[in-house]
Amino acid sequence: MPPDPLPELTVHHLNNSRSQRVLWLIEELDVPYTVVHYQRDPKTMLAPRTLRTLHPLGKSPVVTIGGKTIAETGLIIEYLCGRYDDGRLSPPAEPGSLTEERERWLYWMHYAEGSLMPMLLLKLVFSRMPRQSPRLLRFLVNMISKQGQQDFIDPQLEQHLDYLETCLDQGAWFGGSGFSAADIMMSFPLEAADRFGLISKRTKLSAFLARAHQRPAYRRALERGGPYAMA
Ligand SMILES: N[C@@H](CCC(=O)N[C@@H](CS)C(=O)NCC(=O)O)C(=O)O
Repeated sequence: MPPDPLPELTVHHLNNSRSQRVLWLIEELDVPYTVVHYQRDPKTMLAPRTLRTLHPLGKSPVVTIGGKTIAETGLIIEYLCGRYDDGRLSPPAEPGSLTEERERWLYWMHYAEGSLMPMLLLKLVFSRMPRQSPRLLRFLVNMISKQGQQDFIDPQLEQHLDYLETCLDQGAWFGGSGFSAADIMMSFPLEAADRFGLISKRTKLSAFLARAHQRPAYRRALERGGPYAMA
């Protein structure tokens, strides 16, 4: 009997976005896939409304696989690893128990979007506020934006990034002794932090990003995804 054909896998990819990580993961897994491209509105940076036909929030990434539609990067990555990974990119899930290796891997899988990204999003919103406010209010908005960043966002980000720098003391990658999908999850917030100039003074995080960007699958994902301002 011929083997079952692989279900068709499609990535709904928004330019300069988190979905770049999904392309990278699939390249690492070496699974065939199709990319449907969406472009952000250059003014608002929002995704086109057509993405809402796939999921009510209209965010990217979304993948469709064998008639199923899945949103949320972490879920997509966990699902694709469960389905296609042979143990290179994710420690096995043991029913009824949580091994130390799996716990560490899951920690970074969740931390990336749950703890680090919200701080970076706050930084992005606060730093854009003055430019996007009416001219008359700009001076005031600028003051509020600066104060918010200074009092809360910047110290929080420093604390996170200092912590992450020490986490790489024991090894080159976050999820364990070798490269894993947890490093793919961590790449996007660290690339975003780099855009704010927060990475270059941290040698281990800088080296992490350089190593990630040199991976052949990362480079192939860039070719599939099109221009990516974060790398
Ligand atoms: N936590 C979600 C976040 C999804 C998300 O906000 N995606 C952004 C791209 S980085 C987006 O679609 N932005 C366009 C918009 O909000 O219209 C995930 O990781 O999938």
